[in-house]
Amino acid sequence: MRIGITCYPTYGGSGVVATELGIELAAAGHEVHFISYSQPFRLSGRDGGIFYHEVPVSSYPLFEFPPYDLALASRMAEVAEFYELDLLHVHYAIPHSVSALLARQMLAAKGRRLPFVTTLHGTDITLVGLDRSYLPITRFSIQESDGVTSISSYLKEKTIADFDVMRPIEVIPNFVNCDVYQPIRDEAVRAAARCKLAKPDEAILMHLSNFRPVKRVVDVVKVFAQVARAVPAQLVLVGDGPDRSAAEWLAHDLGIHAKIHFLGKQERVNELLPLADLMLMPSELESFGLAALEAMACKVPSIATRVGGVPELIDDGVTGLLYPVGDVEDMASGAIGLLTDRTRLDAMREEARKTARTLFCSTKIVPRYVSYYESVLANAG
Ligand code: GMT
Repeated sequence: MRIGITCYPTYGGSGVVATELGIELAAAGHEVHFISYSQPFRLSGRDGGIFYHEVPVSSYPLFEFPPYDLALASRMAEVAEFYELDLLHVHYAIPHSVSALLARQMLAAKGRRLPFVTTLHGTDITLVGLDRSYLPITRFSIQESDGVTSISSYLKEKTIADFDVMRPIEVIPNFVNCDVYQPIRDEAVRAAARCKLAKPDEAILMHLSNFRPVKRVVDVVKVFAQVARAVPAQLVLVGDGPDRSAAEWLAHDLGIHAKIHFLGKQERVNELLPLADLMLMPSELESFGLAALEAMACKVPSIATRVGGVPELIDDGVTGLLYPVGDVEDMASGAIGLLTDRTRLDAMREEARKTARTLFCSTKIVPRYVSYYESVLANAG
């Protein structure tokens, strides 16, 4: 198949899923064309069967807001025509789904068919899409898509409830490549890599996100402060974003900054995650929680919040521990309990990897997208 993929190319879960999907589809022999305003950040260097088309957005003194959605629609239609795409797959409804709808109409006027699939990821439904200025157009573009998928059952139900969407929505959970994301099996190699971040007797706690308020990075620091009082530990924060400075201030105020590593945005998180003992994901909301899945594949269980689609990923007490949002005390004692009970932690580490492999491995999930594309192509007019 020739598939066009549009996503936000910046640091965020939907862009990561779209990019990894494109890489997996290309590896399976499909031709994949990314269409976006810049190259998705995880795409560099892995390009067999993958093409990238930049969307130029011209400015003009009259435009206070250059219309990216129109430029995107034009480019989608061009790329679809020039490269004979079979379908478009857009990730994050706003505005990608609306642009795809326009591109489909532009090609229909030329007698060409361009069905499109919209994948709902999270804040396109739970936050931004609910804004009155976006809700009617978001609902319309979801309703008009040739196929709609959602990354968790939670998000599907939320879309039906809040957007009154009548059309079927297929749940296809997020996935991880279990060969790229895997534990370091040689203990000596793992110990040598951990040396750069912690002393041999220290635990490593990790957090990976775009540091938006919804991630509650300040809670990460608060939880760590309590853990570090009870067990020797270091905290590694991967990513960057609006709440980084608040987290840095708190680390200094609490006098624990020497034990916290702010690594900023990292491309090869698969090399960092296996170094951790625990992942901290105290988010206000997660429709899925991709960072926790990537950690699980590396044998790292999470201390997380019981929100959104997280319970569909993490089995509380088996592959991680779940708590109410903001319950810093209990998250810290849960982490301390695991770090001081190696047998329990090791059992959880095994279960985490097993769940990632059996339920969320790319080898299991990506074929579901391919079958879904086939059904959309069979049904689209
Ligand atoms: O929160 C983010 O990291 C960004 C956001 C996005 O759409 O880029 O992430 C959402 O999609 C991810 C991939 O499907 C999910 O793993 C996240 O749970 C979801 N974020 C929220 O629901 C807040």
